Amino acid sequence: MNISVEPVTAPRVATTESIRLGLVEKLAYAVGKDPEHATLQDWSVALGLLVRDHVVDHWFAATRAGYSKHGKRVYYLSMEFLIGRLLNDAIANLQIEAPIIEALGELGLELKDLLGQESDAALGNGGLGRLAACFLDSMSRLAIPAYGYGIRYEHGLFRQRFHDGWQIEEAEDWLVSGHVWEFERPEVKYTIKFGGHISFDGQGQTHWHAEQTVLAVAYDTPITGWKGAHVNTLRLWSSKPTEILDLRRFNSGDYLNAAEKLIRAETISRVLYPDDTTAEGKELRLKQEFFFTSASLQDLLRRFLTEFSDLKLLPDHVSIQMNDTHPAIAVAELMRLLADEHRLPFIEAFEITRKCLSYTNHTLLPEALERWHVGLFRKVLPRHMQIIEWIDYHHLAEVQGKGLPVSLDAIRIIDHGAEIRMGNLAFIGSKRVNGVSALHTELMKQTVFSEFHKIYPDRIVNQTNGITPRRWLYECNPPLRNLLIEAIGTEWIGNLEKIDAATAFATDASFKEKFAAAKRQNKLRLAAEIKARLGITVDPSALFDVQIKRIHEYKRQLMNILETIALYHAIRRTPGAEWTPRVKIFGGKAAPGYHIAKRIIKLANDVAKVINNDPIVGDRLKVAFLPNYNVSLAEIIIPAADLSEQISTAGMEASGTGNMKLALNGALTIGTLDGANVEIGERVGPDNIYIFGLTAADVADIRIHGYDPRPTIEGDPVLAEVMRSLVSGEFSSDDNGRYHGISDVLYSGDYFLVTADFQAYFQRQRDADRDFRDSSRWTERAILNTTKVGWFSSDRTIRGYAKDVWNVPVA
Ligand code: GPQ
Repeated sequence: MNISVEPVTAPRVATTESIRLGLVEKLAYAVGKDPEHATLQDWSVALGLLVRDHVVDHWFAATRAGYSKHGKRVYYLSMEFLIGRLLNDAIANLQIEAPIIEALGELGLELKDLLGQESDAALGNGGLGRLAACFLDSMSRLAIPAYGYGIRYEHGLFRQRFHDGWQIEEAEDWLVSGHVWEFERPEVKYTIKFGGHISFDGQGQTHWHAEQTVLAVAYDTPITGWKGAHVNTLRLWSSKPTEILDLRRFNSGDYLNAAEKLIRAETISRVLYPDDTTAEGKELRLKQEFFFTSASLQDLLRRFLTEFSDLKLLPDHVSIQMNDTHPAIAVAELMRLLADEHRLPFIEAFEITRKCLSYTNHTLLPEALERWHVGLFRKVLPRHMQIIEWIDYHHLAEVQGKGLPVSLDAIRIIDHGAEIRMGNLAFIGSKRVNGVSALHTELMKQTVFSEFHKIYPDRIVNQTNGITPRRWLYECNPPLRNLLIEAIGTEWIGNLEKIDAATAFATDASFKEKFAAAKRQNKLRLAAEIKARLGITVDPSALFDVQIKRIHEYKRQLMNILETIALYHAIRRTPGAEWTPRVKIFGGKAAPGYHIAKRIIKLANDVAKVINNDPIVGDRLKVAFLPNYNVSLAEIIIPAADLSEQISTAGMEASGTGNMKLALNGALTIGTLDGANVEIGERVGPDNIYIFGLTAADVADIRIHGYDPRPTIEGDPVLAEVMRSLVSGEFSSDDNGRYHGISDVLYSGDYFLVTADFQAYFQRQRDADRDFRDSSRWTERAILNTTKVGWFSSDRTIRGYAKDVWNVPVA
């Protein structure tokens, strides 16, 4: 369209007065309330809309710059974006907090009360989804023209509550009270097909006669980079019916069936799968994956074709990152779009595809590597089945031609004609494949992708994960942020490696005192939260020992609970000894179908009940499992932690990112040599981290030779007593048998080697007890954790992707 109105060029300026007037105006004309009748929620929406206007100014500028440069764009395809709240994030990035606080003050309001009204956007399960959110932030920070693509789930990750200590899942409803950050784009929509059959006409044209078609409709959320210098777009797809209503059926009185298509279509983006390690709910899950991948690829091709006409140029202008195998169908879908819809020869389509796509692997756990039964796959995606057969055949022939000594069985996509291995599809279709920590990438080369690595020695690269310092220090920890700014200025916020400048203050008495005071302030805030949510009173001067993450056997919350029991027994035996008061803090959700994980939650709550009510123990030990762990709760817990539990069975945690957030906020890590713990240890030094236990190599060795837990348990009186307490019903007097199953798991094989690492872990915990009593020295070590982990900024990670994977310039 030719429009003669000048676009907004300069972003508006925020003054106390502009904010105050703007707020009242938004409240009236966008929310429809006058100040007298407005609730906190209304004010929060009004503030969100006002801040959004500021964001939009910056957003337009960035989008225009992107088009005018005709450069390369990055597309980050992810089934999950675990974003959390956005209001404070936008305010912080735009640096408009001061006038907002002042304007609200004049209206008799407090910013923190309004921030608390916003729902978390919980469109992810855990680390993988939160990583995607940190990456969006960093891509904006680095002014990379990028789009995040995902699904606009109507219901995000379930809400967790405890009933009698058991996890109960409830549907989550983040959109219900108005989400101000998204813009619906009803005109941006694509048809997505499922099922049916394929026909070929005589002219070399393929036709997909679908059984079901739905529409993918775009919703855009601006992602503000540091100081608003660049704003990218997160585009989430919502599924809608192609036909609104079957009017014929409706008019004949058949109301339910008339709405059937609508329900079937909308089901696709209804709910996030609450399982982050195995792909359940098979058919719907496969449809979700194809739905958002196809919409995203259609969208990016359309955008490319508005600027260029030759599809051979696609790899020069487009880099597509597949976050895990969830979007791996992109390999076949991009080929289908290029070959079937744009009439390119197959071989050419394949070459282009392999230059555009890259794949990030996030786990070596075999049960988490996606596989689809050929029957289901053919039923849902008949054309893609054919394309995958073509790729598999073509690729095998190519490899055979090279005459390399590799196992062809290991590199086939279709395994024994029965299952499609999405990891292999993703690998074959990618320019680069990356792991998420140095150890994980090394293990990838040695295990899951060893055969591929022989054929393509340059394809696997490492990009150790990172976290955004804006959300995970600047926004969530104002006391520490202010202290750092006072000491070393503000450069670290946009360039976290500069935080090392504060290392010089680690032994400075006044800085140490202020650092300790900041930690105490954060602990008081968390203590109040624990009191409010659980009714448990904790001593803020106790050691706050934190394990927050999804509940999974390999993450070994169970080992932490067993250690808690051992400590409890010891305290009861000699209450008069010198104890370091400790608060064990847990947070995390279990997949609804993961029964052992749910029982581990119940055990933690049972143990908490006994210990917290034992007068002999008093303040020496408390246990608090905070329900419904999410991004907002993490923002309260992390700044208050003294000790960070990163105790996975070595070789099983691909990276971890909570480990980085906790260290950055001055917690010392107790952990195994797993994932990014290894690299954290290298940076903070061995005196400032508690490493213990089996290494990944030890674990691999044990797995080969077998492990009998019995002699280990019986040889350790501490552990033996803990095990007896599980079976005697010490923590389950209402049901003595409740933990026999857990005991059996530990006695019979103990796959995750809890008993094998227990003694070393227990000992390191006692070292931490001893060290915490020297509070001055502990503070120094906490400071060094903060100042030495600047490398774990996701800005550094994204620079790595930009250079090694995407080949795009950064700011
Ligand atoms: N991760 Cl495969 C998830 O959160 N969900 C998943 O489905 C898979 C991996 C995590 C992984 O366990 C952590 O070690 C990583 O730090 C994180 O992905 C991001 O890479």
